Amino acid sequence: VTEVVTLGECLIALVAASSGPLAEVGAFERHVAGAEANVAIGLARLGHDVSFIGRVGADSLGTVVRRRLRAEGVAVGSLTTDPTAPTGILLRERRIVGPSEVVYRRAGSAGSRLTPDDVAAAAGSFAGARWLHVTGITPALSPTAREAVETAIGLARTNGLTVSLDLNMRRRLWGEAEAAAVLGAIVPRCDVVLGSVDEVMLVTDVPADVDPGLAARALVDRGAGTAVLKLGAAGSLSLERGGPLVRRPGVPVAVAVDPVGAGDAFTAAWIAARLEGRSAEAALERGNASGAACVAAVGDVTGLPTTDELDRLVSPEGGDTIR
Ligand code: KDG
Repeated sequence: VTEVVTLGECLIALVAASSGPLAEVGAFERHVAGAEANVAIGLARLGHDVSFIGRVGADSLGTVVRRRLRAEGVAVGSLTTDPTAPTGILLRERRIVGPSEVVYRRAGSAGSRLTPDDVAAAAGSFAGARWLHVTGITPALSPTAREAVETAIGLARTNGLTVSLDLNMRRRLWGEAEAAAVLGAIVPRCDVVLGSVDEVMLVTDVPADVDPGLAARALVDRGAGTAVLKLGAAGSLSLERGGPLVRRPGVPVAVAVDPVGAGDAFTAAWIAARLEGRSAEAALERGNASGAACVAAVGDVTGLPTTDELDRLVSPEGGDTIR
């Protein structure tokens, strides 16, 4: 049975084989990516049953996506093949300093053609499930993908699932005004909203230099049941409506080889911890450790930890260190 349902576009990421500006990179490694798929794989590695709703093209890249999700143990019964459009691609650089440039080749892709009917056809996965995870990327893909997210939230509400939204603003996909309007309307329908301070600014009126605790409060005032702020290397904090603010420092990473996907790695471990009945503090600690593990490996999903790995990262004493 499905415990967690998610939907979105899983695409092929061609990740620079070396660090530096994209225009200088000649060799790329093939990975799978897509925020919701990253979270799905992260949850599956942590022992949770996840179902992914989406579309891939009838091409080799779609085969790669399907095989990878399946190999990770993500249920792909609701991942359909759309013969009329290609699997989406992104190319990205690897930078240790500053944000990584991304080039998308996904306009009109199979993944962007997701519809409310795709979600309705997966209604069986919602019955008996516990959690729905969506992100701000899917509503940016197309009007039908946006409706698909709405339909999923409706089904989750009817079936009593917890709904989480990672704001995940992607400025290459849509403008701030549109994102603010669409995501702002989704926030009050969610039990959990996750994001960076930057992203919270979009859907609330907090200023750029706001204290992250106040940003979390603004998100709860905007209607989120629980606000989770991802602060990168500084860790994370959460605020549940009517509860105390909880904050945990980041797990230091000696060499951050590829920061992309760290937010999804955090989210996967945070959701897993909540499903496992762990405390707000433990969820942040496990999320932070998972994010750190992701940053230490190339590709969005490569470093996603298993439960054993995460346990060791969270309480490192006791392991043998071989130098
Ligand atoms: O969170 C990581 C994602 O941004 C990456 O996997 C690609 O989904 C993606 C996107 O749209 O940027």
